[in-house]
Order: sequence, then C-alpha cells, then structure tokens
Amino acid sequence: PNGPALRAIGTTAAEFERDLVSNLYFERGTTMESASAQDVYQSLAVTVRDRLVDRRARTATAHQAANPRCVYYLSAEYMLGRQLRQNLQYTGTEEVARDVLKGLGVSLDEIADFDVEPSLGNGGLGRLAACLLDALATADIPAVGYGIRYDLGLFRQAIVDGAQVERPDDWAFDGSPWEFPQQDDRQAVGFYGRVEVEAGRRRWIPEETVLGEPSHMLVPGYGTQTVNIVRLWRARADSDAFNLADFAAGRSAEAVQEVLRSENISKVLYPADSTEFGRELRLKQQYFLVSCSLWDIVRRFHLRNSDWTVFADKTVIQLNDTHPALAVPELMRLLVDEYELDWDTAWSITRRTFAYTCHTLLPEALETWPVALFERLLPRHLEIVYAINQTHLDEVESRFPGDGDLRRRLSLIQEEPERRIRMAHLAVVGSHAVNGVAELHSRLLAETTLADFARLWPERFRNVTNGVSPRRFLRLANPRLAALISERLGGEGWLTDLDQLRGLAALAGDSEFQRRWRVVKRDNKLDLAAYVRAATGVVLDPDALCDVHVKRFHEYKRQLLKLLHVITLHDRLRADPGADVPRTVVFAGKAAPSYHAVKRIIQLINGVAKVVNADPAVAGRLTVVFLPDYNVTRAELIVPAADLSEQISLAGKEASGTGNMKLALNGAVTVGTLDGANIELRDRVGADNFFLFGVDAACAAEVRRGDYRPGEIAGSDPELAAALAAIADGRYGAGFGDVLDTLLGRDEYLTLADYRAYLDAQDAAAAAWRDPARWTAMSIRNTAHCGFFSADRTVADYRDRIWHADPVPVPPR
Ligand code: 26Y
Repeated sequence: PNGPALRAIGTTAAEFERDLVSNLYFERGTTMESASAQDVYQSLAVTVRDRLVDRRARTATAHQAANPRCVYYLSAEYMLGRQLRQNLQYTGTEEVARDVLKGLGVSLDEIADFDVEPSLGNGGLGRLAACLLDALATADIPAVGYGIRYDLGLFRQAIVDGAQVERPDDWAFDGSPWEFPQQDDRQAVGFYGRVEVEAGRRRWIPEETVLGEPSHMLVPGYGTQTVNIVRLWRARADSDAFNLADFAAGRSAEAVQEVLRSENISKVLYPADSTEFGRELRLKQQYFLVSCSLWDIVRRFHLRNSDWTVFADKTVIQLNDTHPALAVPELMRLLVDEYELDWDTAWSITRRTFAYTCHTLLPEALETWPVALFERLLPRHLEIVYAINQTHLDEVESRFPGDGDLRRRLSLIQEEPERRIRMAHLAVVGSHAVNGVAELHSRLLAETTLADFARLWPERFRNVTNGVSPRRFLRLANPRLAALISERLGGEGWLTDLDQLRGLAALAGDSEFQRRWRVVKRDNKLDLAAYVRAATGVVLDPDALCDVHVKRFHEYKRQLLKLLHVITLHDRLRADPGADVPRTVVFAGKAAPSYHAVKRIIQLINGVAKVVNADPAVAGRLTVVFLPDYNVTRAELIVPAADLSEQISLAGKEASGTGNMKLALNGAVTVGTLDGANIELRDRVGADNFFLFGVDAACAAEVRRGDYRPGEIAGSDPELAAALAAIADGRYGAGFGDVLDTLLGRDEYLTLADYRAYLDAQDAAAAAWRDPARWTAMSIRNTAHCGFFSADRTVADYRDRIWHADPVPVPPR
C-alpha cells in the first residue's frame, strides 16, 4: 500500500503540522484561527491515528500472507483507557505534537484533557483484556479482541450527600476519533423463534432479527509495527423497524418502539438483572456478542482457508470468563446446521478451538441461566446444549460408572431449585484448556470450585498469572518514574523486557537515587493533590504517607476493614498526635448499583471522611478522601502517587487482583493478605518488603466451617469495640446499624477476625515510614522485582501453554 497512506506517516514537525492543519480544514471544516479546543483535539487525534493506519494496513497484509494461527479474545468488557497519549507514545510523535501545538499557540496538556476514556468495562477483568491486547500486539501475535460497543457503558459515579449516584456515561457524546465504524459490515443476529426439521436437518428459524454493526479501534504494539484491532458490535434495528404509519398518526413513541427494543441490546454494560426484562437483556447481549463475533471469525478464516479440518489450527478463541460461553453452542450450530458437518467432527473442532479463563472462586459468582428463558430466546442452542450434555454425561458414566451424584454435579444443567444452565460447566466442557489467573486461584479452582472437572480432565487445567502493561501503568501513568528508571538502566529496553527492572535493586540503598525516587513520588502526590482539591475540595499533604484502597467495592475486598483502621487511627490521634505518621487515606471504586451493602460502606466512608477532615485535633495528621468515579484515567493518577497499597481481601476470595501489581510496579509497598497474586508478589519482592497479615485461605475456610463468633472478638478488643461504638453512636452519621449488624452477625468476610493483625501490620508500616531511607529502599525493591507481573510475561505464558500461536513480524515500510 503506497498510495494515500503516504500522506500521513511522516514524523517530522513539518509533516505533522501539515497533516494537523489539513485535518482541521478537511475533517472539521475550520482553520486554526477559528478552531475550538474540541476541533483541535479531534484533528490531533486523527493525525496521530493516521500514523497507525499505515501500520494496520501492513499488519493485515502480513497476516493474510502468513495465514497464521490467530488469537480471538471474547470479552464483555474492555477498559482501554484514554487513547491519545498512548498513541502519541506508540508512534513516537509526542514531542513533535507538543512542539507543533505550541507553535500554534496551544498546549498539548490542555488538549489531551479532551480525550475521553471509553466506558466499556467495570473492573479487573476488563482492564486485563486491555492489557493482554496491548501485550499481544507488542509480541506480534495476530489477535482480534471482540466486544460490545456499549452506548453508555458502565455508569459514571457521582457522590451526592455521601452516597453513590449512578449517571449515564455518554463517552462518545462528542464523537470518538479512535473508532472506525463499518456500517457496511453489518451482521444479522436472530432471537426467539422455533426449530424446524428440513430433510432430516434441524434448523433455527428466529422470530426477531437485530443487526450487529461493527466498528474497530486500533491496538498498536509497542516498539513494533504490529497494529491489531478490537472489534466492537453495536445493535441496530433494520430501517424498516421505524413505523412510519404510527408516526404519521402522531404516535411517535409507538413509531420507534421496535427500534429502541433492538438498540437497547448495546445500550449499557451489565443492565440491572432485578427484573425479567433485565435478565433477558443480559442474555441477549451475550448472544449478540457471540453471534456477531463468530460470524466474523469464520469469515476471516475463509479469507485464507477453505478446509474446516484446519479451523482449530488457525483459530483459538479465548473466553474471558463465562459471559461469552454461548460461543460453544453457537459454533456447534454454525458447523452442524449451517455448514452441515457431522456432530463428532464439529465437536472435535469446537473443543480444540476454545479455551476458558475463569476469574472467580465464589460459587455465587458462577453464571447460570434459567432453562425457560434460554429456551425462549435461543431454542436451537438449548437443543445443542442438551446434546453436548448427553455426550458429556455418557463420558462421565463410562469413566465413573454408577456415580449418579457425580453426574449431577458435572451436568451442564442444574436441577434444583429451578432448572438452569451452568455456563462455567459449558465453558469447561467446550474447551481444551481452562485457566485460573493466579497460582493460588488455579489451585483452589481445581480443588474446590471446579474440582470434579479437574478430576475428570486434569490435563485441561493450568495457571496463567495475570499481568499488567508496563507501557500503560508505568511509562504513561508515571512518566517521571519511567524517566528516572530509563536514565539509570541506560535506555527504555525495560518497557518490553520488564525483568530488566532488577537492575534497580542494586540502587535500593543509594542515598542519591533514593532522594530522586522520593522527589518523583512527591511530585506525583502534588499532581494527585491538585486533582483531589479540584474534585472534592479536600487538601492533601504531599509529605504524608499516601495509603490507597482503590478497586471495585465488594465486601470480600474489605474496604470496611480499612475503614475500621481509619476510625481507630482517629481515636488514637485524638489522644496522642504522635500515634501514627501523617497519613492520607484514599478510597476509590464503584459499587454495583444493586449491591446495597457496599453502597452503605461508601456512605460510611464519606461520613468518616467528613468528620475526620473537619476535626482540628487530627489536622495535618490524618486525611480521608473518597475520590469519585474510579476508572483507568483515575488509576493513572492515583497509582503513581501511592506509598502504601491496600490488598486486604479475605484470603481465598480474590482470584488474582491486578491493582496490587500496578501499585507495586510504581513503588508502593503492599499491606496484604495471602490472597490471589499477593502471594506471588510477596515471593518476588521479598517478605521484608511486604506487610503481611491475616488468616490464610485454608484457615479462613476452617473458621467459616466452625463456630465463628465475631461478637466475642469485638468484646475482647477494646480498640475494636471503640471503633464499632463510634459508628453506633452516630459520630460519623446516624443510622449505620445495618453495617454493624453484618459485622457482628455473620461477618462473612472475617473482618473482625483479621482486625488486630491488620492494625499490627499498619503499625509496622508506620514504623518503616518513619525511617525514610528504609521505606524508600523497600519502595525501590518493589519496583525492581515486579518484572514478572508484566502482561508480556502473561501473554508469553498463554502463548506457550494454551494458544501455541507464533508471532508474525510486520515489515517496516
Ligand atoms: C454480572 C456478572 C456476569 C459479572 C460481571 C463482571 C461477573 C464478574 C464480572 C467481573 C469480574 C472481575 O472483574 N473479576 C476480576 O478479574 C481480575 C482479572 O483476572 C482479577 O484480578 C480479580 O481478582 C477478579 O475479581
């Protein structure tokens, strides 16, 4: 491709400026003199994007020629983060852009603030998907991420009177320059209807059809020419769906009813499932994603191949949790009903094609769908699920004859209290590989949650510990630290070979290096403080210990344990101002809209923050802030400023965690339990550089089985009793009796059991902080030993253990 792409690949200031001004003129229809800041942002984004388009074209050409095995990642969520700075970085045009804009009288930093983070995910699983795509492209592995282009995505979190309020996040309201829409590639998706038999073959005749309209965003690799894509589907109604007659008769709402019904499918991420409407919508979303994506995967296969027998050699489909598990019966339907392969051949292809990543241990988090709903929406898929189950249970019977109980446990169908389809079972049965996301998690999956399957097919189970993108979470989020590291390591090689950070360990005790390390942290804290002040009015001290608990709200993550610590500190400091080091506690995270118990915890945090921040007795010693609307952009601000990373989930509950990795990579020291990837983190950074506390997973399970009495713990620990009493007597706001009741009643997540050990760990952290040389050495060692947690290593593990996909280098122009 030597044609029009030539226009937009230059990286000199003159070329960049020419393209920027030309985009402003031809794309926005304006000139520098009359352009708004939004015009400049859009033109800049397109100018940068165009420099990736040429790489994308060459990538597609190279993939077409190599006909390689491709990785297709199916995920309900992607948390891509802002794109502008990333793409400036990956095209090496940041400095040029800055200079050109400056020459035009505009500041890059101001313009960059117009960049909007796509709201397409909710937490760890979504960000993991984005980190893996980044690392796949960086490793030159041909890959496509498939997802849904939610109009409103996850809600935007506002705090009103201390409580979470959900607002729609209309992330593409001003137009997203990173998207390439492809209206002409629309794909029809069926729902409902019936199964007909024609010449001995069963065929689904859907009753309703919705169109899937794709768009894609570019996923560039770092330091390579590869640009992969993430392809997102948006639901559209056929233009005939608009009822002209109704409209003509003045019934405008009725006129658009069908259009809205179709387009609701990609309206929001995880619609509330408290109503039948919501539950059906979620299942529709899942099938919508799967149907569009498989159609596209098959189409891509046929661009380069004609023989189904090689499908599984050319295709691996990774299921990001069970949300896309309908892909298993959908591929079977395509192969058997549409392409008329025999069942056994189709089943062998299907199993060899899929791999499944599980992200939970909590049995209550394993998805199931009522058979009745499934049958109504996807009648042919239900038949296929039943047929898969039949073969599966026959295999179980032949391997373990007469074990009816085992058959019941392994079945794809749960019988009681109502018949439901177990999506995790469907995913395991339909895949050749099943992985957990940290060593402990994978072990516990095989021992507990999926134990029967691990006994049946031990060879399918493996571990792939999560990782994070060092480009996103160190280079982009923390440019000051990245610059210091590059200076000392003599280059940026560490960005794609993170083990090189080990070279910093020798500098851990170097006082000049320590001083510079502290300056970076302090500057990052000043940036955070400026944002916090503007967003909340709270003033932060850049010299205080910055102690952060940032992640989704869930009871198992124990934000409440952190809050009990804060309350105890408040009490202690009122009696003795020297009882703790000056400390800023930052909370951030969203609660699921229907998860009442944790929304109450958010309210209590805000109640505590209000009282503590207004108490002159602790001024300058303790500050508490709840930063609203946690997302990738907010993480990029908080993570580089953190000194202490709170990873305090109840052992055995957090599958992996990835915030733990991002924070340690940025030199935060962890206070944490033996849960998820914390264990591997502690092994690597060293027990001396990690504040460990709490029961382990085995002990937690034992306590839960026994006769645990949280009330007795509260009664025998005066500081804990005082903290609970402070909540009860309304010091932080009246009416938090419900929060106390869950603690003193069942205390499901052993918050009280771990309270004392947690305070001791915090006291140890404070003692370390009092010795800056000691603390800084710990901080440096955390960064130095985080190489393992690069998403590049994670992708290499997936490649070697599951995908067996070879890199396809893309030649430079
Ligand atoms: C509503 C339901 C279908 C559902 C929606 C989202 C269920 C689960 C999820 C998301 C789960 C999630 O984000 N899990 C996290 O995945 C991370 C990446 O593997 C882990 O690090 C983290 O421990 C786990 O909680």
